[in-house]
Amino acid sequence: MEGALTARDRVGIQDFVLLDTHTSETAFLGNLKKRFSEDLIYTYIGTLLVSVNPYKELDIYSKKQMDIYMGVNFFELPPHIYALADNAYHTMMTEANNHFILISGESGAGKTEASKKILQYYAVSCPSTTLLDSVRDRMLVSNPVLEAFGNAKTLKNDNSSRFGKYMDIQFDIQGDAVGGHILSYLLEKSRVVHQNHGERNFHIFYQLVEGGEEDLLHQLGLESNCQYYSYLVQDECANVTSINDKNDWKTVRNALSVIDFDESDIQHLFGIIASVLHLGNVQFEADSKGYATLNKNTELRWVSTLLGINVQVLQEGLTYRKIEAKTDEVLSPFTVDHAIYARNALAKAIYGRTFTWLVNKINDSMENKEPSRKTVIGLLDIYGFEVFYVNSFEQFCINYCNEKLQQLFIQLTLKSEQEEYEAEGIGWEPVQFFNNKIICDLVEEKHRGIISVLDEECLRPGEATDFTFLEKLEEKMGSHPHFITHKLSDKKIRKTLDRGDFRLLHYAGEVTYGVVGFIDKNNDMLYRNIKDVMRQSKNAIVRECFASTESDSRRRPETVASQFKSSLLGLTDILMSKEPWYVRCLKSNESKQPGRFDDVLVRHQVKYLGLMEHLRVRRAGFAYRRRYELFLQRYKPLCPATWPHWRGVAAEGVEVLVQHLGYLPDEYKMGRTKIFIRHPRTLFATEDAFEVCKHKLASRIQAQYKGY
Ligand code: AOV
Ligand code: MG
Repeated sequence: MEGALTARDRVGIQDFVLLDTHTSETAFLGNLKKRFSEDLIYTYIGTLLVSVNPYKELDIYSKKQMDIYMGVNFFELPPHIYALADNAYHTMMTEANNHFILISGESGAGKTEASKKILQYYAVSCPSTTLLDSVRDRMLVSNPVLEAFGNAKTLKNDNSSRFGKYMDIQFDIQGDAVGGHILSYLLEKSRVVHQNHGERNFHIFYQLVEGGEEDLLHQLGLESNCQYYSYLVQDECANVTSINDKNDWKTVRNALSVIDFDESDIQHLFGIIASVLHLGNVQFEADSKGYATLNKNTELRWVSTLLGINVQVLQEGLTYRKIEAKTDEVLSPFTVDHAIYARNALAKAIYGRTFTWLVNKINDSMENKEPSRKTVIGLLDIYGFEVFYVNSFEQFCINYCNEKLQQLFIQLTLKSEQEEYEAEGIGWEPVQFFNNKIICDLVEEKHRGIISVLDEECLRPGEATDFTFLEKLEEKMGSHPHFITHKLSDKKIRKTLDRGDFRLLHYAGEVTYGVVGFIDKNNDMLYRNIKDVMRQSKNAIVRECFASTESDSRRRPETVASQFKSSLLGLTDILMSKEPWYVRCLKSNESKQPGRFDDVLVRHQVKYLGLMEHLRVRRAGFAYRRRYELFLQRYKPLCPATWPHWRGVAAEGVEVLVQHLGYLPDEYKMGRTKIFIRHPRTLFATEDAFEVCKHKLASRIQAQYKGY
């Protein structure tokens, strides 16, 4: 067995906390790079796992590997995502409390892959009774389904998550994975109707069109050619080499039957996907008065058939708006542009609501109805920080979300470390962090943040525009150190900004947002009469999706940004009540190339993720700490007084042991439950002695090792 504590030679250091040279960024990067070149993508900082995207399949995720990591002490084996998963699991079992694993990193860094590996580990490795196998299967197949509907190719990642996902995996008292529950966050539904150059719509559309069986496509009135659909060809990149839509279709289709979808659900679901494609092809023409009419309505007929809505009613819903006067209603006709806007709004609404329905349906199928006590491990996999050439409302929300998670990370790591030193009665010196709270406040502060200003503008229909929003921002945020616009900047910076831009200095870098579309996307309006039309649908899913009481309510619905803000607050509360584990994913290069390690890119991420600070906090004074029992258990053969058994209190045994080993008083401190060791070299010396001793006492030690 390879003792992690000694493995500082062959392949770099497995735990940065034990990096013997001082904690320089260069040494840190050198170690990461050295390991990466050996395909060792994982490294620890204490119990935090750093992962560098290899962009190639590694042979480290087999069942055999899972077995190796099951139940083994964290530091005994080379770092692995399974070790972290296993450690969280065993801690949950011993302490009978709830945990979560926060997976973060920028777009394309490997968060979703990491979360899938963890879920697989639990589903495959935890003890199981055959009865529960179906729940596990459902948990596993929920992934391809949600990815089909919620992921898409972006310029950063061919399989980019366009929604945030938090999944609780529930375990019963025996440690069986018995159920799951997913919370989803803000789907980027604007993608349904528009994609930037080089990007795609959600995978499911291509899967259906490319992979759908002839009969099915016939029933849905679809051509088996993506080029035919205007919602799919805007960017002319329907085919991506890394994606096999035909195969993925089969996977998704099988998965749906595993998650309790009956034939009618499936028909309705694909009826919806197809109707969105047909909607995209519905064209309007101006009549003599300039109002929108439908020139050719084959496509509309398909929408009408698939959604089970009278074609006349549907047509009226797309070309007129109902305005309520005092006593009666007036129909106001749309211009062509307005009709296109209404059509797109409908496509987005149908898709977005269906996605929510899908998440609920998956939750029903993974639900564990046993009333027995359960503990959970939550897995958080959201969209990573992203910067494109053009950034809009969606990136603003995504990057704000990342800002919040970084804030949570800072609070939790600082807090927990401080608490540990306090609880153990050991003095410590705080480490300086860049605290991104200032940016979170800039975005979300009540009455003063960007979201508040945006919401206020959204309350002035007819008067407010994206540009008045920008002016208000300039008035209110003018002097903020993390906010800048064309007007507010000096000559040099001004050249890099358009008049319709604002730039935020995020913790992870600068992002320039174009304001166009902010008001519209934040309002996310769907006219009331089209909602009423949808409620008449004979498609059960659509009916359910639009059946809420919202259209009866006169109250103004919450804006998208405000809803998102509250859901993130809710998420923070969920996470704060659990014990944290961290996976920090790093992107190795921008071109998705196997084995390439771009020093500048990785260094930047190490910086903004605060990994050096995290390391410094972990090492503040003491590089290593371990519970007395565990320390004694491992090293007791090194001292005649503690070998083979120490009969007294563990702390006293440790004291005797380290005296015997010649630790100087300055080298260690005895806390309440743990020994704290200042320098890695002290521990290395002990570990070396242990290795020697292990060989001498091979057989006896091996026997004792079991169960350790
Ligand atoms: P993300 O979740 O962090 O981005 P993904 O997990 O989707 O990123 O990873 C992007 C791609 O990198 C994957 O499709 C794989 O090709 C590759 N990759 C990542 N991790 C591994 C691994 N451990 N082994 C092999 N290949 C890997 V985003 O969802 O865009 O923020 O919104
Ligand atoms: Mg992802």
